[in-house]
Amino acid sequence: MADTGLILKGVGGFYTVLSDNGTEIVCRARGRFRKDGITPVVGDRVEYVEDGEGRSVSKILPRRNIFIRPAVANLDKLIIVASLSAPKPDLMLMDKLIIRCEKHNVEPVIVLNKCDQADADAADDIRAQYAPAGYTIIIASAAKGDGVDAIKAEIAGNICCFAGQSAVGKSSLINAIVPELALETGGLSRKTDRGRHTTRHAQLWHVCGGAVLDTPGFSLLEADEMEPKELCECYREMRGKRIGCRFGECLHRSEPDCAVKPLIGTALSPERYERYLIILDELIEKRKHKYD
Ligand SMILES: Nc1nc2c(ncn2[C@@H]2O[C@H](COP(=O)(O)OP(=O)(O)OP(=O)(O)O)[C@@H](O)[C@H]2O)c(=O)[nH]1
Ligand SMILES: [Mg+2]
Ligand SMILES: [Zn+2]
Repeated sequence: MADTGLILKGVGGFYTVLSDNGTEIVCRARGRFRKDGITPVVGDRVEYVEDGEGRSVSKILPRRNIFIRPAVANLDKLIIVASLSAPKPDLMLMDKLIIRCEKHNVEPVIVLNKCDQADADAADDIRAQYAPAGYTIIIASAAKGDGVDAIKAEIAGNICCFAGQSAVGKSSLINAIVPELALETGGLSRKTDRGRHTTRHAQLWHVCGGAVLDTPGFSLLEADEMEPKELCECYREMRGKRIGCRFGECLHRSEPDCAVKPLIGTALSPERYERYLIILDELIEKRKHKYD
């Protein structure tokens, strides 16, 4: 009978699998996967078997979700890190990451790092923008240890990916959570003087009763495209509200008798809504050129 486990790492056709009894083992992939065009990725739950030549992954269990960049499956949470000092928070990126989460059933957790370098009220504006959606917001400092326990509690029992701009402190936070990992840090400065990014191939670390994946600043968790009318359903503040709009395909822009527009300023932050309109335009533009 096959045993099951979680893929933590895959390099050169060998996979490190965390078996369900808690030990880490190395498996080969069977040739069959290549023929089917399916490649095991980190986060995959797999069956593996023991044969004459050692252990090999024999089956990939059904995926809850899958992302390409970085290649990771079965994400439970995305820890979206922004900085309260430098670099300045990119809330457009934050919204786009949240949209990916909502589309693929991943729980976003917002971490505002570097609070040691910020005024006490530095997080107020961001809090106000995301509070109506109800997302968890953790104020943290990798340098001083603030928020570390709260992040650990989010990781327990979950597969989590850290994402966000370069140099916001993703690797530093993971190091603060698990000092033994000693991930490379340095953000932008390292990138410019060595001409490449400091965070390399995708690897899940089995920590705090869950698993974490560090990503370099440029990954956007890219997946598939979406229909413009799907976009508002990726905003918890707008989800399901269309039923109250006059038009069944209302995009909540300038249509008459829209049920969403009256929510702006109360249940929907004006800033989040402004960025929604920009992202919506980008989607519509992209679709226009799709068949050029
Ligand atoms: N003061 C302060 N500095 C921090 C904190 N967290 C990280 N830094 C510093 O910010 C810089 C970038 O940190 P990294 O952890 O490398 O950032 P990153 O998000 O992993 O960056 P990429 O891997 O490039 O995406 C480093 O110089 C860290 O020492 C913090 O909480 N407070
Ligand atoms: Mg990093
Ligand atoms: Zn509407």
